[in-house]
Amino acid sequence: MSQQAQIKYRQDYQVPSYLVDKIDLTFDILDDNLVRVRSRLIVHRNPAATAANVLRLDGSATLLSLQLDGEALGADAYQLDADGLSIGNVPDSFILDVETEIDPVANTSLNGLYASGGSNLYTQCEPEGFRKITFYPDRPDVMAKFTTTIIADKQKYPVLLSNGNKVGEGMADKKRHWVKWVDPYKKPSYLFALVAGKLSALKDSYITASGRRVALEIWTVPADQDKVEFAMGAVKRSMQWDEERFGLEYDLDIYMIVAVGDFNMGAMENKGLNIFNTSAVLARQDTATDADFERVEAIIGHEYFHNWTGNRVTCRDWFQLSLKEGLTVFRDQEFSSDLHSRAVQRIQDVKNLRQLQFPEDAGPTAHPIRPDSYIEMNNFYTMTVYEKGAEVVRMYHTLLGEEGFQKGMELYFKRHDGQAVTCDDFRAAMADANGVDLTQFALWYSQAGTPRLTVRGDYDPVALSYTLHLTQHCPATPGQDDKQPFHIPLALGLVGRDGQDLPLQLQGEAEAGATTRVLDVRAAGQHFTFVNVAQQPVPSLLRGFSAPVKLVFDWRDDELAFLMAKDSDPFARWEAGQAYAERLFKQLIAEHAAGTPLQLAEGFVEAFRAVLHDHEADAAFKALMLTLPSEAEILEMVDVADPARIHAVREFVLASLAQALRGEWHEAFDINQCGIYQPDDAGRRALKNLALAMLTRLSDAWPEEAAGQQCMNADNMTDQMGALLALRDRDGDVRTDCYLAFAERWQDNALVMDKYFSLLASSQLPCTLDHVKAAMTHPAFTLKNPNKARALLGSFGRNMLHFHAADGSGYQFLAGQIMLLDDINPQVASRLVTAFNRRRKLEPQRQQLMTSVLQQILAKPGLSNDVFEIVSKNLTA
Ligand code: B3K
Ligand code: ZN
Repeated sequence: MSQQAQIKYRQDYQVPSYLVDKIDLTFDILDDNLVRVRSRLIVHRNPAATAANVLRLDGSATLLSLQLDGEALGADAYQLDADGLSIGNVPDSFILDVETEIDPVANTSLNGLYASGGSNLYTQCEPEGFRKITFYPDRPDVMAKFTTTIIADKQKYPVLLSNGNKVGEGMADKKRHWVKWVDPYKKPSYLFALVAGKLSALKDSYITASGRRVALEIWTVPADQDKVEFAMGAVKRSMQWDEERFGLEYDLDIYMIVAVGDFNMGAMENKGLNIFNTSAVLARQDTATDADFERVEAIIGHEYFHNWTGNRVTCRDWFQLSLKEGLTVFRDQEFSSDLHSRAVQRIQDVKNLRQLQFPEDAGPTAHPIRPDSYIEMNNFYTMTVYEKGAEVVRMYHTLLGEEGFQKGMELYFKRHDGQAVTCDDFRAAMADANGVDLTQFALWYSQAGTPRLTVRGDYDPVALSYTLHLTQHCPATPGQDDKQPFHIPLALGLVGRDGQDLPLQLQGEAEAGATTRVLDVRAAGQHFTFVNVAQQPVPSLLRGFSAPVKLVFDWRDDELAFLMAKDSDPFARWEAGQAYAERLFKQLIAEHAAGTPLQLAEGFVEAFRAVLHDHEADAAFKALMLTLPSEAEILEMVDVADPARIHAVREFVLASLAQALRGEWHEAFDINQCGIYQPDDAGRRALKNLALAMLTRLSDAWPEEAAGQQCMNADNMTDQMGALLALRDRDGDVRTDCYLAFAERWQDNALVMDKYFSLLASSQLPCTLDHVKAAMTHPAFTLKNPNKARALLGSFGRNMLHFHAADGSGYQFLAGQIMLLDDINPQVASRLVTAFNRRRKLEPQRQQLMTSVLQQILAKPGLSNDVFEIVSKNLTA
C-alpha cells in the first residue's frame, strides 16, 4: 500500500468539535502565481462535541501566520502536518486569523485555486479543495456565513466574482481595485467559489413566482460570448420548472455561471456562482450537436437544482454524497422528461446506466450508493452514487406516486433546511410524510451489486389465472458476499393477443384496476396471481425500468418481436428489442467461438424492418429502437469476454442489418433530410445519421459520397459529426479529405477539436493507435486539459478493438499516459485507469497483460492516492 494512503470509514463519523459562525476571506491577487489569502474565522465550540478542546484545521497551503484572538501563535502553539494543523487548549469561542500563500499557476490538479486560459483564476472546492486555499475545518457539516473580498490589478483582473451578492467595490490604490461579496446563507466550504480575470457576460433577468427579480449572468472569455444564448434560456427554464414541479424558488438576487475550459468534471454548484466546463455551457448549432444541446440544458438544470438539493440542505459527510447527487440527477432527469420526450429520456438514462453503472457494480470498485469507506473521495463521484442513486430516488417516486413523493420533499425541507444531513434523514422524511415503512428499502443504500430478478409466468386456461413466480438474487461484490433481499417495485402489464393491455386483478381483489401496476417485491422468492385473465398474456415486465435490476424472463423470440411492436409502454417496447438483441448476441458469440458460420435470425431482421416501417413512431424513439446494445453492454452479457470476438460479432450483425434492410435505410436517409437547421428536427437528424452510418457499411460508393457531401455542406454540427462518424472506419479519400478539412476548419475551437480527437481514438481502422499517438503532438492537444485527455485517451480506453489489442499495445500505451497524467492531474488519471476495471471479465491472456501494466502503474514512484485506490482494488478483486 502506498505510504500516505489512509482509508476513511463511514462508521468513524464524529461531530465537529468546533463550528464556524462566520468566515471573512480576503484574496490579495499579487499575480497569477502569487495569491495571499487572509481568513478570519469566528469559532465556537460545538455543544454536541465530547472530544478534547483541540481545534483541527485541514490545510496544505503555505502558512504565513496564525493569530488567536489577536495574538500571534508561535510555532510551538500548534502542530503542522502534511494535511493540516491542530491547536490545543483553545477557548470555547474565539477569533482565528489565518494567512496563507498559494501559486495558482503551479496548481495543475485543477482542485483548489488554479489558473486557466492565460492568467484567469478559478476555484474548485468540492469535496476537499478549500483546504488547498486556507486552513479550515473543510467538511460539509461545518456551515458558515462567508464574506469574500478580492483585491487585484484592475487591468489584468477586471472581473472579480464570488458567492452571494456584491456589496461594495472600489479602488485599493491607483492600479488595484477591490470587490466585496456577501453570501447571506450558511454553507460548507465546498460551495465556496472565486473567479478573477478578463471575462465578459451575457446578462438577463428572471422574475420568480413570488415576483422577485433575479439577475442572471453567464461569464466566459470574450471569444465565447457568441455561444451562451442557449444556456441562458436553459437557466430560465430550470428556474421555472423548479417552481412549477417542486415549488422551489431561487433565493439570492443574482445567479452567475462562469465557463472555464480547464475543468475536471461537468460543472459545480457553488452557491450563486456555478462554475462550468465550457463543454457544459457553450452551444451553437454549428459547433454543438443535438446531444450537446441536451447535455447543456440538463447540466444547467442539474447545477441549478442543487441550490435546494445540495446547498440549502447539504450532506453531513461525504459518504452521504448520493443524498444530493442521486436526488439532483433524478430532478434533472425529470426536468428533461417534462420538457422533451419522457420515453426517449428514460431510454437514454437506462442505456447510460446499463453501459456504465452496471459494469461498475459488477467490478472491483463496486460500492453501495452510500459507500462505507474511501481513500480518495474524488473517486466516489461515480455512476453508482449519481445514476444508481437517481434510480433509488425514482423508486421512492414509483412507490409513493408524485403526490406522495412531493409530500416527502416538503417534509424533508421543513425538517432540514439549513442543515447537513444523511441519506437516512431523506428516507425518514419520505416514510414519515406518507406513513409507510421503508425499513427494507434502506438496503438499497448499503448493498452494492445489480440484483437479478428472475421471473417465470404460468397461465392456467381453466382457472383463467396467470401466476408470476419471482426470485431475486444479488451477486457478491467486494466485501459483501451475502445480500439480503431488496424491496423492488416491479411495474408490469399483461398484454393480450391484439396488443391491448389486459385488466389486472390480483387474487383477493374485488375488481380490476389500472393496466400497469406496481408490485412490491420483498422476498427472495415470491409469487403473484392475477385472476380473470381471459387469454394467455405476454407479460410486459419492469415497465419504465421501475427498479435498477437485471430482469430475466424467458420470452420467445416472437413474443419479443410482438412487444417491440405493440407494448403500450414505450420503454418496454425498446427493452424488448434489447432483450431480443441480447439473446441473439449470446448465441452468435457462442457460434463464433465454435467456428460456426454466423447467420442473423430472420425474425430479428423482420423486427427491425417493422420499426423502420412504423411511420407513426417518433423519429428519436425509432433511432433508439434501431440501436443495438453497445460493445460495453455486450461484454456484461457474457461470462468470459474476448473483446475482439464481441467486436466482430456486433460488426457482423450491423453489416447484416445494413444489407438486409438497405432499401429501408435508404428511405430513412432520404425522408429525414431536414433542410435548414431547426432544433426540433433533432430526432429526424438522429434517424437519418443512423441510416447513413448503416449505409456506409455497404460496399456501394454512393453512401460514402453522400457522407462526404453532408460533412462539407452541413449547416450544423450534428450532421457534420454524423457524417464523420459514418466515415470513421472507412478508409479512403473521402474520409481523409473530410477529416483534414474538419480539423483545419475548427483548429481554434477547443470543444470541436475534442470531438475530432474522440473520433480518431474510437476508430476501428488498423492504424488507430498510431493516429492517437500522432494526435498527442497536434498543436491543439495537451494532456493538461482534462477535456483533451478524456477525448483522446478516454475514447481510446473504450475502443474495444484497439485498446484490447491482443498484443497488449493498447494497454501499454494507456498505462504510460496515465502515469504521465498522474503527476499533472490525479483526478483525471484516476478516471482513465477505470478502463482496466473489467480485467476479470476478460479471457486469460488479456487479463495477464492488464495485470502486468497495472503492476507497472502501482510501482510508479509518488503514485497519487487517486490512482492507487482504483488500481489496488482492481488488482485485489
Ligand atoms: N458536485 C459537483 C461534482 C464535484 C466533483 C468533485 N470531484 C458537480 C455536480 O454533481 O453537480
Ligand atoms: Zn450534482
